[in-house]
Order: sequence, then structure tokens, then C-alpha cells
Amino acid sequence: MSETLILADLHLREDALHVTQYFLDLEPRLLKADAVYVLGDFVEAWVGDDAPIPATIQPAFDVLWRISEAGIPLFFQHGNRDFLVGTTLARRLGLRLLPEVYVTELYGHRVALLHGDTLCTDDVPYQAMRRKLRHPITRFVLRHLPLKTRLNLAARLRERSKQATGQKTDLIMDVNAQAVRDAMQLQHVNVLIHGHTHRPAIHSEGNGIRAVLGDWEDGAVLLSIKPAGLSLERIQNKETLHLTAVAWP
Ligand SMILES: [Mn+2]
Repeated sequence: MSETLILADLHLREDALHVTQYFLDLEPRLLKADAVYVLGDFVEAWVGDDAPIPATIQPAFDVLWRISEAGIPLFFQHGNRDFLVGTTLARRLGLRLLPEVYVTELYGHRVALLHGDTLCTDDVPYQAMRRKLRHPITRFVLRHLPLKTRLNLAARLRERSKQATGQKTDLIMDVNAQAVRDAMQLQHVNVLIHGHTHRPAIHSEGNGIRAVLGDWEDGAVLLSIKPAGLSLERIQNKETLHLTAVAWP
């Protein structure tokens, strides 16, 4: 059976062993996939490839390694939490690092993949901070800071983001409709797939569709892509809930 699996926003962290477990439970299916795409925020925080990986998260990285070791193409896109994942980790795990927007063909259909934060243009303070953090000079400086300084900085940024998020409306933190239309037009696609907003759904967009992945707090969320179409699933304790399914537009 042909199937490509897409996931995002696991936000793996030290104190969330259940999320690591959801990913481990998924391994047999991942190992049968044609390809696996991780669309960012695989981990809650990544301050550089030299940082130690918590023991509760390591098993999830081992799964990634076994996927690539099995010869399954394993693609990884940066999220806002793990944009410092670098070539050292990628080489170690066999990840193919993708650009911010990646257009590919799946079973004869052109699709664009992205983390999704760039579509949330109504959140002006976030976009301003993002531009600063992602600037090549900032990244250069970050890479050369001592590990301890980077860990402190990341903790402070997370705290700030938590406070800011609490003050923002749901609407501001969702994607902007015009930004979605612009992205689809620019990439000449009628299928757009992203995560980040933690609002799993498949929306129709004009004569196309936009598939949104979900976070993993209450189970694995997977977008399964097959020659016949796309389906979104939540899997918890080995029980699969089919959220929604559509044919190719
Ligand atoms: Mn995100």
C-alpha cells in the first residue's frame, strides 16, 4: 500500500513522556511508508546540535534514525521551536532538511509544505520577532554563544511567548486568509499542508485544499497521503480516530 506520512508539532519535551510514547507506537507504520515528512516543532526547544538530548526524548530520535536507516526518505522542516536544528543532527539522523516552503509532487499531485507560522501575518509582534531571530546575523551569533547562554535564552523566549500567547485572540494566532491565497498562488499549488496552529482540519481554499496538522497532546496526529487522497487521523492508545478525509482536488 502506498502511503506518505506527514506530521508536525509533537513538541517533544522532557516532561511529556506520553508524546514520545505516541511516536514510538507509530514506528511500525512509519517504517512501511513511502516517505515521512516532519513539518517542524518536532521538539519543544532546540538550542543547537551540541545540546544534550533528554533521555525521555532520545527514543523518538532513535525512531527517526531507524526510518532513514531503512531507506525511507525522511524530510525535516524547521518550526519556530527547532529552527536551530542543523546539519550535524541532520547527518546523524539521516534527515533531509527542507527549505521554509517546499514544493513537491506526491502521487502525481503538486503540493506545498511549510511549518505554517509565516502564514499567521495578523500576529504582527510575532512576525517581527521571527524576522529578528531568523536573520542570518542573529543565527551566526546564536551559533557561537556558549551552550549555557543559549539554554537560558531559549527558556526566556519560551516564557515570553507563553505570556504573549495568553494575551492574543484565537483569530490573531490563526493563519491569515490572504496569506494562504498568496502562498498557494505563488507556489502554483492547489494543495497546501502545514502545522503550527494546532488546529487539525482539512479546509477548502477556492478550488484547492489546505490540510492542517495538529499537536500531539492527546495522541498522534497524522496526515496520510495516498494515491486516492488525503486523510487526517488521531491515534491514541492504538485506537485510530479518522478526523476527516478528502479526495485530491
Ligand atoms: Mn510552531
